[in-house]
Amino acid sequence: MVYRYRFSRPFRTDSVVCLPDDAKFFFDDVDVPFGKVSVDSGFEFKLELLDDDIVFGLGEAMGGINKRGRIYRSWCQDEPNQVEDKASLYGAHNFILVHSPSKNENFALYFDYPGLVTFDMGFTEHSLMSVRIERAALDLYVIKSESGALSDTVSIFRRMIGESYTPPFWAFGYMQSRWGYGSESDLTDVLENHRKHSIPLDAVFLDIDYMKDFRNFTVDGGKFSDFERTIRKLSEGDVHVVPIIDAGVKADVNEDSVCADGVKNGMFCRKKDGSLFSAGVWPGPCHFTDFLNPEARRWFGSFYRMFTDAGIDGFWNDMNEPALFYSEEGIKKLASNVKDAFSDEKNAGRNLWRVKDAVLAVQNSEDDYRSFYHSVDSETAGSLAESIASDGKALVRHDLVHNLYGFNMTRAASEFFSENVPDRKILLFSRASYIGAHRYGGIWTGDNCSWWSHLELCIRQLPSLNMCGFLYSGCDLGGFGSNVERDLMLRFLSLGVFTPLMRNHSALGTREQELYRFGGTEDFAAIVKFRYRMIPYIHSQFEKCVSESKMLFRPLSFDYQEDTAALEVEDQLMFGEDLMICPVYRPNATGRTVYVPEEMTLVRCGIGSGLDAGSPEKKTVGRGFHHIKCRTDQIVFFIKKGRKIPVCESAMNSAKIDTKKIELW
Ligand code: MIG
Repeated sequence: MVYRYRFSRPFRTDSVVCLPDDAKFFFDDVDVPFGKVSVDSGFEFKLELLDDDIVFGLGEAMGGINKRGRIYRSWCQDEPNQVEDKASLYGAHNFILVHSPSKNENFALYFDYPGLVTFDMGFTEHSLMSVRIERAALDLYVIKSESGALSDTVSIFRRMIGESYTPPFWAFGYMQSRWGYGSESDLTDVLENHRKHSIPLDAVFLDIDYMKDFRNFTVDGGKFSDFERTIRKLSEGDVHVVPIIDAGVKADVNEDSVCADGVKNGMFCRKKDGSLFSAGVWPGPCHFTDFLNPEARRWFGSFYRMFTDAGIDGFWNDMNEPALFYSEEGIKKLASNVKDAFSDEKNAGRNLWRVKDAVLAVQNSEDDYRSFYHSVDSETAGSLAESIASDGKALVRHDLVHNLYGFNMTRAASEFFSENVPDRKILLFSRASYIGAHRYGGIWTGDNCSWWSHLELCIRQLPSLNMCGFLYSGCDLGGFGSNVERDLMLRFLSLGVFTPLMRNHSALGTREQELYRFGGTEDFAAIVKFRYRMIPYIHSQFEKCVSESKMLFRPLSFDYQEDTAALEVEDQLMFGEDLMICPVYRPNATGRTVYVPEEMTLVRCGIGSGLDAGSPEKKTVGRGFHHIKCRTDQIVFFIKKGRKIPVCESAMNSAKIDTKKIELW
């Protein structure tokens, strides 16, 4: 059952596309089931939690699979420092699923509001969840399934928000990326080294360095003598090249044709006084396409043509929270703060802290997000409209709709592809997102670090992302920031075997982490080869989850809802219809403890025995906690009782996979 509670006139986010025929609608009615709503100053939803209640959801977030005990802020945030207590990451996914084991009851809530939403999940008061929104203009959906199965509750929501994006088949292959790759020789080096070490490969990425002065939709001629030829050369070896596109357009009407065209046609966001908004990102001062305006989406999308014409069929969209390094106003304010701090020489030392905070506050500042506007039709704007302009368009201040920006950048690209390149499937994934963006592309989880805790974080993020429709996703394998070591790289890769997006990516200046940089490369190669043996299975399970609105990764409790031990497991996941995975995420470990919720088959693959070739070692294990051995050159997972999975022979890329040679494990 779906109940929609509409408060005032919400902004049309386009995240919900289809409601069941028997959905019930309520208008400005605070009598919401389960919780208490008040709409006095802003909007607040309160819910009493029992001690054993579990709150799932929130998609891309820090914290556990069970979200209790913390405060989360839904606010698309450029966050390269993902330490434990961060309240916001790149995605804003306001879906939660409350499960009361003792009442044997669950229901889900979706707060469809495009600005900041604060979720206090029993932080301030242990037994109270409260959700706060500054403007009481939203749709709150309450969802209950007839069966009471957690998976069914999620499926109802997933059907409401529309079918998830499916990438091309090759995007299930192994992909190599690094911030710094930007030239023809970078690409061919990566390809040759993978060949040399017999590591399968389907794609190589281009980061911002391929651009000329970081300008979108340019290629630096100094780094590519003939861009199209390079792309062709790689594609002859079945390797796809995936360039990055950033959100900002360099503010330079004289030299930058994209900018000049956008200014001429009114495609960029403006400030209240009508002047163009600009803020610094990689190319220096940039303008920002008004992606909420369909015409501006079409305009921005059309520039992808230079790449699709060159034979490119994959893109990643970055910096689309949007990330703003600085604005002129922000710098002026900083300069005056610094001057103040040091004007009193005696206290200058003490004021250093103030200065440090002031410097950090320049980036992604609230003041900047409040200083520009989107122009949309007035029905879309609803009660978030600040004014109606002379052309009949409503102006909406950016911060109020902030979380829709990246979503609509992804949509811009996707709509261009479906209209103009309909015969090719294009890989597309984004950093920022809102629910709805899952129909247009995948997401990666942004700038994690080469930390064991971030490997574990990814395990917890995957099921939460799946609840919100994001099926094509994964983290930067090996970690983006910091320096990875061999053990951690192998364990990241072993988790990556199961994530639809399997990409090794790292930051400029960190230890190089292409798989051939480490000793004993054959261990890495064997894990990647194992992925290729699993691709037909992973791909078919993925497609099934898309068409049936199911989750590819589930917490154990979704399959074993009555099992109280399963309820607390946060480091193992159910995968597809048949598997349970149990990644090792601790340093120097030769195994780990696994909770087995019912009798299952343990499958252990190592070199020659199931990993790169051959058949694995198998053993039936009963319900309970088991210590399972799993060395870094092995992969262990479980098959549910009575099930079999198809495994093929390994291949050097996805195009060479032979789906006729299948073994059943
Ligand atoms: O400010 O393009 O998350 O994957 O390598 C950093 C450079 C900008 C952030 C992305 C990361 C990418 C990096 N970008």
